[in-house]
This record gives sequence, structure tokens and C-alpha cells, in this order.
Amino acid sequence: MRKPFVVANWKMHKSVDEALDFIRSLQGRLPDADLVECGVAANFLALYPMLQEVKGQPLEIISQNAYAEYEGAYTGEVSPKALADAGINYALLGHIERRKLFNETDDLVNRKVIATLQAGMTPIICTDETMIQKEFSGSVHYVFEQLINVLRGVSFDQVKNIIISYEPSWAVGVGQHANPNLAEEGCRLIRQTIADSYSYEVADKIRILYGGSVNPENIKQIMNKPDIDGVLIGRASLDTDNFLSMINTVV
Ligand code: 3PY
Repeated sequence: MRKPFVVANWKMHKSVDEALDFIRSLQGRLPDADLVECGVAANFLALYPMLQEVKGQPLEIISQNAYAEYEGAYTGEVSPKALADAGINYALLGHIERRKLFNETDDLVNRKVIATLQAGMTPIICTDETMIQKEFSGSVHYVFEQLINVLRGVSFDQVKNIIISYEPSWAVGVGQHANPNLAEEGCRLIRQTIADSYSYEVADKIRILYGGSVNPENIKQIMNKPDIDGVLIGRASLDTDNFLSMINTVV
């Protein structure tokens, strides 16, 4: 059984105080961790105070990024080592906004994956595709190639512990209704790629999330799909009640 995972991706929203208020307002309202895993991906500045505030609540505090080296002379970057030492278990890597706005390539994302694993954290690797790529070259080619590139050097043992997210750019940040069938198609393709490159057993265990305009109206339909084990939620996760109502549809 793959445990569902509901992740709020706040992007560059919320100050430290706003983030802490959010955590306080969740107090005692999250479902049992055996039923669903919940997490919030916040900006670097808010991560540590959030970790202090969350104590005892079943909520993962997640980094939205991590640098591609374990530590070293990289002014302005945040190392996987510092994140892991602080108590962060997960890092989002290669989100479509990082690829589009900050020119992150498959190669860079791959180095981030390796460094994050080295620090003992679990990468949540985002894969994407545009509608043009989907319609003209076909997802099979594009998503497959991207996944192979970002997983280069990831061993059989390591891959069991990673999480992959399908975040097609045609559905991210646009607020449009995400089509659950297309979301399932992308996640199924990811699972098939893992089965082909590692094994069916690993593919069956690995958690695959969908991200792109998930909201309280569409989450149930999306989560009913067999290859979707969780969601990354953008704008709709900024409000506590919305976030809780989405988590409750999953349990
Ligand atoms: C979105 O839904 O906009 C996201 O980017 C989720 O990560």
C-alpha cells in the first residue's frame, strides 16, 4: 500500500510570521499520520522556525529547493547538508518554475538529486511537459527522457526512497481545471519508466504525485486514479481550511 501524500507548495508566498500562523491554525486538526502524509513546502527563511513550531504535529516541513553540491563555496545557495542537519526530510527538485524561470536543466536537477540523497533526504523530483511536447512529440518520448536524465547515477536501493511528481506546465499555476485522465496518463508513464529502468517491484512501491491546479473541487477525482499517490498543491494550499478540506478528502 502506498501512503497518500498531500503537499502544499507555497512557492514564494507567506512571510515567516504568516507561515507560523498557518502551522498554529493546523494544531490538532491533521489526520493520523498512518492514513495520510502531509507536508508544506515553504521558503528557506521559514523552514527552521516552522520545524520548531510543528513539533508533535504530523506535518512534514519541506524545502522547495536544495543546491547540487553537498556543501562548499557556493555563495547564496542552501546546501542539502544544512537542510538535513536542521531536520528537513524532503526537498522539491526541478519544479517547472525553476526550469522555466531559472534555467534549471536535467543535468542540474540530476546533480541536486544526487546531493540530496547524499545528505540522507528524500528528493521529490518534479517532471513536466508542455502541451506542445505532449501533442507533437508524445509524452512517452519527453517524460521518459527527462526521468532517465534526472535519475542518472541513482542506484536501485536509492530509487526506492524517492518520490516523483508529474507537473505538466499546461496545468501549473494556471488555475484551470486539471484533467484527471491526463494526470493519470502522465503518472502511469512515470511508473512504467521506473519499471523498465529498475523493476516492477520498485515501480509498484514508489510514490508518484500529481501537481497542477489541484483544488478542493478536483482533488477527489485526481486521487481516485490508480497511479496517483498524492498531490502537490499550489495556490489552493495557502488557506488553512482549504488545505485541511483537501487532506480530508484523501483519508
Ligand atoms: C501548481 O499547482 O501551480 C504547482 O506548481 C504545484 O506544485
